[in-house]
Amino acid sequence: MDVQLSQARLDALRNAVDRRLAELLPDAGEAPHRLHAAMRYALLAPGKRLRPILTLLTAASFGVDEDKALDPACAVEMVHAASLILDDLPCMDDAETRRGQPATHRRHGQDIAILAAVALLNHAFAVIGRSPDFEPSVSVKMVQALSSAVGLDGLVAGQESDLRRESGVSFDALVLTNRRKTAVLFEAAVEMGAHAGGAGPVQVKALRRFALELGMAFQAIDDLDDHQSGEDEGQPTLATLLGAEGARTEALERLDGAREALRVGSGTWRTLDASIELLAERMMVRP
Ligand code: GRG
Repeated sequence: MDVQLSQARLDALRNAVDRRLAELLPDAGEAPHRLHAAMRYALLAPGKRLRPILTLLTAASFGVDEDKALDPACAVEMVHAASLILDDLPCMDDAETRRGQPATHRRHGQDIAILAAVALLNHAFAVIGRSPDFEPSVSVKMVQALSSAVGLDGLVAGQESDLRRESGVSFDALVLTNRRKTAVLFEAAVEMGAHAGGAGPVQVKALRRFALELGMAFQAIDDLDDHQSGEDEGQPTLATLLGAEGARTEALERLDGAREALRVGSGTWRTLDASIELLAERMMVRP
């Protein structure tokens, strides 16, 4: 892939992801209709597709065709969409809207929303498992990366600590929560792209560190955004703990950390390096 990565190129990748996501889901006209409609509603709503784009860019940096890496990339987005449905439920964040439309439970009811989240989560692993493009040993590595991002050291654990919303949370505790609720999925996305390209353990480790730093920068930017729009009152976030300037500094330092992690590639990951600035711009834009 060309080092001259541009926003237009990222748009083309996002469009490719959107097209494949639509193909990978059952048609809303097929039974069970309500479930399929809710899955499509949540998954196909306009999102930035940052995580699947990272899978595609990482795979491309190993010379893997975009088409080949699309299914694992879409699997990451399915897990992300499932987490957003669950996060929005009244018993969690109780959100009214998501991606510019009523939250899934508000449009389809809580019962169907929960089922749609479980179905999307499950479908993600089915999509990886049935892809004919990868050796079973590679698919297993991808499944391991994605499932560990969901579980006890991932999204579920991060959400549990986020729900507690204790006052007086330490910086270290907040960093752990942010890693689990946000950065782990970035790490899994990049690791899956690396496995698609046949990366070895040293490369996987460096690329995971790149993704961790990028994910943490993303959360710092998200916290800053919520702070500036007054949506974080009473919540422990980087911006309420460190102030707006502190959260901004944290984001910039994390972006530097992402660049630093790529040095292991001795110049072969220039496209990923070029993506940092462009993705940072996207992170600040709500789709
Ligand atoms: C079982 C998958 C599963 C999850 C259960 C509910 C839960 C545990 C986790 C929720 C974690 C969560 C919602 C973290 C927030 C991450 C975040 C900042 C999301 C926003 O991401 P963007 O801005 O959204 O990339 P778009 O809409 O652009 O995709």
